[in-house]
Amino acid sequence: MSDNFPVNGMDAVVFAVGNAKQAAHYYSTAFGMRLVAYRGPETGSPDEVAYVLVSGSARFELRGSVRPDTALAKHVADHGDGVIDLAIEVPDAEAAYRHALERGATGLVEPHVVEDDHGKVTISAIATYGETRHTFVDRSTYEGVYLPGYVPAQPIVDAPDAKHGRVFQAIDHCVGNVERMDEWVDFYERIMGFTKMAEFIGDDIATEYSALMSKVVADGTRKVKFPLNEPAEGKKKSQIEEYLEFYGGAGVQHIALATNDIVATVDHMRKSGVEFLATPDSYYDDPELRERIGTVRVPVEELKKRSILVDRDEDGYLLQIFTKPVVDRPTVFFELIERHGSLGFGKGNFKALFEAIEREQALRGTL
Ligand code: TYF
Ligand code: FE
Repeated sequence: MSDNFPVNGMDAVVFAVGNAKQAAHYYSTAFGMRLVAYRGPETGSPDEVAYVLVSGSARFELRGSVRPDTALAKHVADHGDGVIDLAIEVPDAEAAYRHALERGATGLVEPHVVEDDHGKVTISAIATYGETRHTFVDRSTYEGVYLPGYVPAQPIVDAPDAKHGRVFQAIDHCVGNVERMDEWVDFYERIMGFTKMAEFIGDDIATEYSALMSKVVADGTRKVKFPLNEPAEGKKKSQIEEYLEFYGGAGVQHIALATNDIVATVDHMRKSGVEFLATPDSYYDDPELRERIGTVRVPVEELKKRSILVDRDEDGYLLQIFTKPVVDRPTVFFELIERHGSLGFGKGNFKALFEAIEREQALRGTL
């Protein structure tokens, strides 16, 4: 199969935040990320600061405005803290851009080369849902710490726990909430040659309890996976509707972080003050669950203590858990996922998960 839109993987998740200095501290302490690069007024970037943090292959960039009336400040005023860019590393940022524009994408940044003493990077960008973009980055001829214009930075705190190593390893998937899912599924198929993965939430599940519909698109190698959610008429107000209202339109809903020790990850994050959705004891005490999941790496009692969910399919199993929103608005949250063969997204947990989300909505008075 020829891949007319090759990608190497996620390059970075870029957040616009109200206070990047404090956000960098949060992701360093609670998420165990390591600050590696910075740009700001001191380094020739008069209007913005940016902190670049890594954990394994995952990279976050946190941008904050230093002045009023910048596009970044307006984004934060409109949407709250949120994701402005799902940047993708590609072997050819010029070809990716041309291909996307020929197929109807909106160009935001023409392909151009940026360089410094460490080499050259080619960058381009297109628009996706809401005010979100995809920057395409070819960094194959670059050896610097992130991008030209950024200087190396020292970690903000000591590494969290030498015994367990990193808190997480990689970005597993990035989810968008949109008004019309099929339009954006079509966008990723047409513009980027992505294909639909098997797992989806159809209107059958939607009317029963989820109040959303969802389909997943991925690149040919499945390194980049983008589930897309649309609100559905359910018994209650859709959590996706709530997001769209509070975010002010379509945007990134959650980032799933891959870990190879979800128990250690949750323990570290919870100890650092991150809140997770609670799962009722009945989920674990259900004999049907024990039958469905068989034997997994972690005893069910240990999962239960932490509200970690488990799902199994024909390829294997996965462990997953969801944080509460990590920003002031009921918008952006994180998922932690430990995969053992399963390529799914936790279909067997949708009911328990959506009920947990609805309990939070009820507390907010938005259900
Ligand atoms: O990414 C997914 O598909 C899973 C399930 O609002 C999910 O994490 C789907 C929709 C949603 C929360 C989680
Ligand atoms: Fe997810």
